[in-house]
Amino acid sequence: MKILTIQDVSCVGQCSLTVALPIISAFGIETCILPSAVLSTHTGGFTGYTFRDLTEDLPNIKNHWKKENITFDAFYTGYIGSKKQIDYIIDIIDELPAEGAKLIVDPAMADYGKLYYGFDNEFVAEMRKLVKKADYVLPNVTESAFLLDCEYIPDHHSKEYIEKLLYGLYDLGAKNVVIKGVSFDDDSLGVATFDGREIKYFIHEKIKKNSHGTGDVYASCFVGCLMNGFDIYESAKNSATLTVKAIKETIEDDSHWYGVKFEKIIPYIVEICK
Ligand code: PXL
Repeated sequence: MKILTIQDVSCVGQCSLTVALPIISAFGIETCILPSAVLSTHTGGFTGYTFRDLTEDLPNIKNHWKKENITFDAFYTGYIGSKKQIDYIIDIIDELPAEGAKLIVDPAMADYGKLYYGFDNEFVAEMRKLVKKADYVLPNVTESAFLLDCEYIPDHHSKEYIEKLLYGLYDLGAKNVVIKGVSFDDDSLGVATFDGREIKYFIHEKIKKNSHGTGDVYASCFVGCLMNGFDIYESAKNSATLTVKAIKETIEDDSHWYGVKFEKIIPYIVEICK
């Protein structure tokens, strides 16, 4: 079994491919990569970073893989380098699937009510095209609100609000939905899952520190769990537990503000797969 993950290389910063490749590999899954861009660092807190857009490499890479008869059992998309890449990525998913291949989309483009630097509403519209095709979509509450063009509520969510987002994303075309960052009160945080039949919540303690890259740790663990045969709820729950562990490993170290020490959770991942 092998998967393809498409997201950027942030050379320093512990996010995207530098997180996905080791984590999914630790789950015992061959992880092929397609970098959407190469940045010196991620864009969340560093200034003056470099950005090499690899958009025009995507079709050439796909054509080579096609010639080599390379196919993938799953595709996992994260941070995408440009709007134009979405159509190229759709071509890759349409042309290189193994039988029964799954598409997992993390629409990594926004948090805390705001789009990341460099993204706009036209990008959101393109991202909807990918979400429509997704077997699993893994947005946070901000991304859900942008995708559905509806009100963003930062916390103290009602079940009504979260369920509106779950149904909205399902109606958009995603077959399974996992919303991250659900918070009903000051002390807890969690995820909500919907497989088209049943809504479930996994709520855990809230760690009162904002951390970069936790969405990527979460999504990579989710992909690893799913490909190991866990169902949507178990995958969502295990991934939340692992992400909280990674945050706890980091929280005391103020110099480590740019990411989380996901390396420390690798032994737990290996244990889960036994
Ligand atoms: O973790 C999401 C992410 C991925 N890639 C880049 C980013 C961010 C979040 O800021 O800047 C380049």
